[in-house]
Amino acid sequence: MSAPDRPAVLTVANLPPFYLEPLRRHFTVYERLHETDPQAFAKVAPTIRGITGGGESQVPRELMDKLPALGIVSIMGVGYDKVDVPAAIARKVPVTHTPDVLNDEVADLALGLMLSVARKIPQADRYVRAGHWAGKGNMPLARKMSGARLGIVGLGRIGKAIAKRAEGFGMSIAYTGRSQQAGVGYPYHPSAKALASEVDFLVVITPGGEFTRRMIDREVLQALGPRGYLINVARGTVVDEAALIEALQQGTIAGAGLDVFEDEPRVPQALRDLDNVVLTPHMASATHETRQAMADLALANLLAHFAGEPLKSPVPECRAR
Ligand code: NAP
Ligand code: 8YV
Repeated sequence: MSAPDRPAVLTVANLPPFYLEPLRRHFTVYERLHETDPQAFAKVAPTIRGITGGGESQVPRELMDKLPALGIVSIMGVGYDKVDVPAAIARKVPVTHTPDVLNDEVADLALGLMLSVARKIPQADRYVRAGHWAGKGNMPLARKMSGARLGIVGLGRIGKAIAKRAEGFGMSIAYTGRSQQAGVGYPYHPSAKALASEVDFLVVITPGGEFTRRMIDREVLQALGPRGYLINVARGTVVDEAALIEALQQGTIAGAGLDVFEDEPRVPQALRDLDNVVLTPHMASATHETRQAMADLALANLLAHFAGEPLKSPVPECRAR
């Protein structure tokens, strides 16, 4: 039921209860009504003043066009590559996200994937469960991660948290990005290909979207080489998935650890059939602690907006200059 004194907010993702409950206390919440009941949505659309969703949520221009009273888009996630930010800005609608509160969690999973793929931990688990240890003896030897060379594609908030952890493993660290960062001591390479040719593990942690689309292509994978591992905790769009599958099948690279995919939640059968990959279902930030912190920040942005206070964490394009 709608309460006239509460602003109306449309959700564009399946949000967790610990976010939905406080949302319902403060707002009239229309849960994905544009998808579940377009007719009912059309009736309430003029009253909707906020949109909230997750890092993978679509907020296209066409949706905003239907919401004349829209005042804010609050994303519970740091990535917002499917939000049409220029269209929001054109309507003077700020977009907010949840940076920093998930750095540790995503970095932890990146290191977990590196260890998993190099030391074959999931394969080893399957080996023991299948009774092969007693039947076939020890597994083939794995690859050492400590002391290896790490390349980070996108040395931002999360990239730096990954580097900090890798230092603890005695790894050497190098990075690429659109430009060299002042005050960063790690060697800089001008492209992902140049970086890939110098490292054992290439970790991708850039934003998604059109500027990074298929940045990790066949040439980058060839440069990484048959002893190299690719880890993607960014967005599936950043990697050319067909080229990656081919590289894994042909031994062009040694293996991959993937948390994100081009067409989530669908993962190509060809990837699922390979034994030199470790696959996780876009879960890098998915712990109780971190998702709660993300929900709290997404809610805080909505509350600040409707109280006329400064937003907690607008996306860079929407920050006052
Ligand atoms: P951030 O602090 O903005 O860092 C992004 C980094 O990417 C920056 O160092 C930036 O460096 C680099 N970059 C941006 N555009 C680039 C381009 N075209 N080519 C090369 N490098 C580029 O963001 P963050 O908080 O670390 O988050 C990064 C991304 O991780 C998010 O946008 C999201 O997509 C992803 N993520 C995934 C999960 C998950 O569950 N798997 C969870 C959280 C975040 P320059 O500016 O120097 O180019
Ligand atoms: C989550 C993410 O999958 O923050 C991001 O960009 O991809 C992840 O943390 C998502 O945002 C949860 O809503």
